[in-house]
Amino acid sequence: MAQFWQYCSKGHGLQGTIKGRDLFGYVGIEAVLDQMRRKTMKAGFEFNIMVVGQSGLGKSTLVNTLFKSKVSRKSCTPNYEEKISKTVKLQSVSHVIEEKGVKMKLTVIDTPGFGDQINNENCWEPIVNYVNEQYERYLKEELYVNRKRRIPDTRVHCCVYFLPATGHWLRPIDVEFMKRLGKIVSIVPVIAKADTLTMEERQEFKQRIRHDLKANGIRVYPQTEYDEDPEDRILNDKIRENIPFAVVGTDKEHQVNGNKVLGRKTKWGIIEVENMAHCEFANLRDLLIRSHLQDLKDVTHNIHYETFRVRRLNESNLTVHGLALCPQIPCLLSSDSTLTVPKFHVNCLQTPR
Ligand SMILES: Nc1nc2c(ncn2[C@@H]2O[C@H](COP(=O)(O)OP(=O)(O)OP(=O)(O)O)[C@@H](O)[C@H]2O)c(=O)[nH]1
Ligand SMILES: [Mg+2]
Repeated sequence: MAQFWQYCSKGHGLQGTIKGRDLFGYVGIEAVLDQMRRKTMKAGFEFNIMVVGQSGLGKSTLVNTLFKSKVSRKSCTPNYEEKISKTVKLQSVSHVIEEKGVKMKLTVIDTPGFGDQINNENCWEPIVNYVNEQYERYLKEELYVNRKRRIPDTRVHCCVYFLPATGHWLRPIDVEFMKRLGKIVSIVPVIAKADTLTMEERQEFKQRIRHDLKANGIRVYPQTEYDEDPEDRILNDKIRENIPFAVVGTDKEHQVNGNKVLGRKTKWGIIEVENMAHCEFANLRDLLIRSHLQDLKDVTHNIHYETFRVRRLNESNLTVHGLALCPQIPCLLSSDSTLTVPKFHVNCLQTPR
């Protein structure tokens, strides 16, 4: 040992190293970013969008536009051509998009449009039920003793709500629908078939809609109260000033200046769907898939799902049929073999990370 310290005091080896800047000056926490990046790249993302609105507003067309637009063009089968007909049931379309080694499973849930029935009362029920069923499914998975390391996430991360380009005001049916949906999911309203409005009409209509949304207490994404910092606020304010996006959809490609573009051909020209001077489809796509994807997922998990989870578990005498709960939580096994979680233990059921 004495020999060792003699060696160190002469400036050799360990002592020199410990006193040096290499070890204490550089801790290396930044490496955590690389680790997170690698892990995320391996695991990939799941992102689920739902389209909702009156029948014939172009929901299914917009789903196709999204999958054919630049964001996913690489991942689509080249001759992917599908005739769009009236949507009669809830159906999801998924594509795995891969960019620079990062994979994302993008699922769009297409819903049948409402407004065809004479009585449209409660037309929001199938949609609201679907959203809640996905939360319920996730909750059940969370409650298993041997839960999966990664719970399949079918929860709706964003609902794109289609408004008809009437140029007037929000219709009572849209107010009612969005009021209900806004409480359980992040809504992004859009003006459908915006090619039917002039630029001035679009701006006036947008202003009226924003006014109506506020007046009716409808909460649309991104909500001011979830802005994380001033930087976030500036970015989100720009989006809020621009909402609802005026979109145009198509699944047809045309030649413009030698390039293939997605567009709607009319007698007087081509409306290019991805051209920001023509419509705001690109703004919508960028918000959903580029700039706010993780935030939408966080809001879904931390706000909407959390509200559902607490409500669901707090329901008096919650009974979880056929489920085994975490051993730390004392459950009451009743005579009919159903499990009851005592109310005060409800908040200790945490989501695995
Ligand atoms: N002018 C115009 N027409 C559009 C646009 N998007 C779709 N359409 C047309 O509108 C019609 C209905 O489109 P769909 O995509 O089937 O509408 P939907 O909302 O899915 O209808 P449902 O399935 O009944 O709810 C089709 O003829 C489309 O070509 C658009 O942006 N502008
Ligand atoms: Mg449809």
